[in-house]
Amino acid sequence: MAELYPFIKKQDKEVYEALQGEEKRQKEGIELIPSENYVSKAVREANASNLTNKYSEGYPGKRYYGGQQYTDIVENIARERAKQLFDCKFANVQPHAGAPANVAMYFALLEPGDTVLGMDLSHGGHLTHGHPVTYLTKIFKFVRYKMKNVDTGEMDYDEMRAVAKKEKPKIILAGYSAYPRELDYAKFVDIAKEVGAITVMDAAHIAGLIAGKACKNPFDCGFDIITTTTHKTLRGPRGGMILTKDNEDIAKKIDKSVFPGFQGGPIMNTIAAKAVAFGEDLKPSFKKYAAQILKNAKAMEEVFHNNDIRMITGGTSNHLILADVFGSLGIPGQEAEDVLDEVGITLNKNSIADDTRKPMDPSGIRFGTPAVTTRGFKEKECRRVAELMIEAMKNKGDHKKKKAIHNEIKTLCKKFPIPDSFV
Ligand code: DSN
Repeated sequence: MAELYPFIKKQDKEVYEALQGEEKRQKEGIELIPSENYVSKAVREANASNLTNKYSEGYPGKRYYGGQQYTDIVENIARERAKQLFDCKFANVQPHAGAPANVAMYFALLEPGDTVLGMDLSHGGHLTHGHPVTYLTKIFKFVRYKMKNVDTGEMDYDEMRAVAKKEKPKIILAGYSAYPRELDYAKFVDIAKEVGAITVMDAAHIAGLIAGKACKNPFDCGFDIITTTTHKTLRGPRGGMILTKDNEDIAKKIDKSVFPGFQGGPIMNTIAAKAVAFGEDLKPSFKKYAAQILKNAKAMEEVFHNNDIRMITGGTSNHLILADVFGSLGIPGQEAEDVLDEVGITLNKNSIADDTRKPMDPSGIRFGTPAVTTRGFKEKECRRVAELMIEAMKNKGDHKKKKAIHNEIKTLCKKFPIPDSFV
């Protein structure tokens, strides 16, 4: 096997050693953070390519610098593939990540003081959907909707309609980072029509499931805009993107907002990596991958269910599970995260709906199957991982047991190496 990072090795020992350590961590551990994944070597090559040397402010055909023969080709490929994946007419592939994509979208569509109706963070929403700690709340007004029933995940659409009628939001925002069910997009669209709002889905978590046809496409239900990251279930480089179904006026506003409104030069090497990843996502094998993510999450749900561990919304219909480990096992989320880290399983502590504990020391853990599915795990392996997680949490003080679990995890990882390529 070719040596990793030979130039860094020669030039910068400290960084080299950290990268080697991370290589080992990723190889030998099980990644269950639902927003993480492994990209192909082709995506990594593009991300580390010569385009890192290039400035390309503007858009293909309309740039502020010369020498854009090849950047234009790459950005156009990324845009065309993105449009094909999501069945829409316009794509802006320049946002540096999901949060900047959302900020650019707000500034494209809103005036200061305008209102956005989005999902409450405590019920699964995201910081950029208007949490008071963000600067966004100094400029726009955010109002919220929640679940009606945290044990089934049913959203409170009546309350959503009532708030929309009272507050007259310009945007009704769907999407989440810790909600394990699908939304009823048609209901969002109905309510938005009643109050004249634009519908936006922040699909950062499930974009790959939409592109792989394992989850519904909000555009099919009448949504106007999708914002997303490109590095989660889409299995691309860290980055963002904004898609517009068919309204050219909105798409033009979004382009202007991303550049020059908000960002400077696009990160062209990352855009090349997005193009390569979207090429992989268009292959038939990606549909199988997306379907398997859901099957694997269901397999883990079954084990948690059989062990009487409470899951917010009762289980999962997507790639992630939010488990109330404090309520069910008496182990706080932070401690569960630490214990599982010790046995080679990485996930994150997470607040559960209406959590009485603090965000840095919450009741829950959030985990998901995109990365292990990339590794080739099927239901059998996912069931076993879920069993080992529960065993480790129940035996958190038993070092011998934890060592045995860690050894089993390492063996499983050896059997399923991280693939170089998916095509
Ligand atoms: N950090 C991402 C996640 O883990 O869900 C969202 O911002």
